[in-house]
Amino acid sequence: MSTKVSDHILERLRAWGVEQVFGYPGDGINGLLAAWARADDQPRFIQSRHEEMSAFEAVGYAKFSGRLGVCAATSGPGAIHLLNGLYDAKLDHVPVLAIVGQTNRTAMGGSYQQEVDLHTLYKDVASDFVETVMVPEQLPNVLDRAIRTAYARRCPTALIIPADVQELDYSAPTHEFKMVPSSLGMSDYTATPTDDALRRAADVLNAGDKPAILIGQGAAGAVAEVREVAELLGAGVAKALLGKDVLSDELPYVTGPIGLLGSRPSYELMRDCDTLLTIGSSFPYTQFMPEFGKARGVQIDIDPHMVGMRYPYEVNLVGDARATLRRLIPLLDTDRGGREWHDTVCANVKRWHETMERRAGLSADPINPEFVARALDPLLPDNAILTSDSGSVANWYARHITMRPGMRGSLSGTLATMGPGVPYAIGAKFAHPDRPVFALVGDGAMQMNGLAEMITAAKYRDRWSDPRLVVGVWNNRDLNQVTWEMRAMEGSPSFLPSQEIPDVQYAAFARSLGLTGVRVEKPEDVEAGWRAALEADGPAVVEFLTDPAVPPIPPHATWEQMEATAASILKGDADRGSMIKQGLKAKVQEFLPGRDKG
Ligand SMILES: Cc1ncc(C[n+]2csc(CCOP(=O)(O)OP(=O)(O)O)c2C)c(N)n1
Ligand SMILES: [Mg+2]
Repeated sequence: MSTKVSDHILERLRAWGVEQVFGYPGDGINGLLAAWARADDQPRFIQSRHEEMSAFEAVGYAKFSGRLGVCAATSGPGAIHLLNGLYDAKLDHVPVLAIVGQTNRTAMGGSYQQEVDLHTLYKDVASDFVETVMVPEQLPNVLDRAIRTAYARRCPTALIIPADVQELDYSAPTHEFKMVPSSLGMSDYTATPTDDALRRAADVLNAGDKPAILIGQGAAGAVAEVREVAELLGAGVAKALLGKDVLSDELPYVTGPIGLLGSRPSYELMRDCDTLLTIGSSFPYTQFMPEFGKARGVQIDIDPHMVGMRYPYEVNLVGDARATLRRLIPLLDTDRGGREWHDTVCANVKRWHETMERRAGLSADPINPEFVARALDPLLPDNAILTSDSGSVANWYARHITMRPGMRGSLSGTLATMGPGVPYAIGAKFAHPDRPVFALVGDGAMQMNGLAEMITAAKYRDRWSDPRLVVGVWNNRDLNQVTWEMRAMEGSPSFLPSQEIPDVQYAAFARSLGLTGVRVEKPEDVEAGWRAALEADGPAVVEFLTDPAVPPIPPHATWEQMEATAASILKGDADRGSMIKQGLKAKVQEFLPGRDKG
């Protein structure tokens, strides 16, 4: 039997160690699907409900495995559906390969059915590498390059393969002119800055009295080194959302999340520091970083295209976080003076945790959304993987979930798209079938993507040795994050036609799929709800009827505002109804973003 192009592609994916492809069928990839059948489903074809979910699953898989995520879709509509997930990969710097079909070469340019100019469409999202395979001899080179580029640049890449090309007999490139042979694999490598640059960085860091460190996902391989530097300098460490799982929240000097979803101690750390060391983060919100001129800055980033932005750093070190820190550490002064700054940071962190606990403990109608996250926190196993969707739930994920060593967590950090919570969790289950996975999702995101993708979870449940895939839904009947943004920034009342969403029976839907489903309507049942989902023998949906009137307080609200305003809203006074319905401008703006910083 001859080897067709499509057979060769699957063979090459296997050679690269690809174990599964997240995809959805269509006649643009029928040739590939036939090859899959011939290859006994190796790599395994994982079928979603929608191509955007396939892309999110590939992103989730890549984020949690550290390996390439691969997704596949048909030409035209399938390729278009992939886009949002691929942009999520692009913006969060995740290696993902998209393989998409195209109409036959004879029809190209003919306004043919489902013909979309995919090369142009993908030129932005897969700007580092997109190629259309026109003859078999382009392979394996273009596939190898797509994979190498995705890894090297941490980005999505794409291969477009016309349907008729998939069916051609494969013939390898030869030794001749204009042939491009290729080989497998590439070694690991470690980038480090020059000695001179490291010396200058150390001089800046040694000169400061009040150091702050900001870490992102780029610091993930440097946990011990980040700790050592923080402890040497007596620094507080704030974490951008994608770096939430890098360092344990149990360390007394870890101030937790930063930004609008961040913590008061992170806000104060940045406000009051005189030195900033940023490691592996492109956290975009300059207004939450030190005032210009107040702090001297050093940045470490592996990507020379990403250094020097966001803050006027004095030294921009290009290098791998771990290798760079290891060479920086011997240059740091060990005989540093007082611990006053360190003690202040730690005291703020302690106060923050206590404040958060009190806020979560306030009663609401019917359930305080912060309490739902707080109740989950102590139940999380040490090897838990968490995903969060975009929405107010991301605030509760950021603030109430205590990351401990070994735990993992992620969300759509930069695109901040709604909808990846459940598909990321499915991708995580394929990356780590032996670990429990928790998706924290708003009801809007659940209606957008999560519900349908529970069908995928049900379909593949038997593949996962640890049965736990817990989807928690904050059912507040509202697109709450945006409702609060409108109130805070526009001062406008909630616009019900755009903000209110139907009360859907999420748990009942899960049960209709043969999964566990629990609906929690009272605060006293919250913990039991989580426990029931944790004890289920497969994927579970546990929904909580939460109060949309609990505002995501910004980190620059004063300590008093944080407690007092929440209490006054929640105690059910006359203001409450009007605030929820009309969003009384003065009342709400008193403690939401945009007010002067406390
Ligand atoms: C694809 C997409 N559409 C719209 C938005 C804007 N947006 C951000 S959060 C949000 C509301 C999310 O609602 P829900 O999932 O119910 O969570 P909640 O904020 O109510 O907790 C919206 C509409 C977005 N980020 N992504
Ligand atoms: Mg909602």
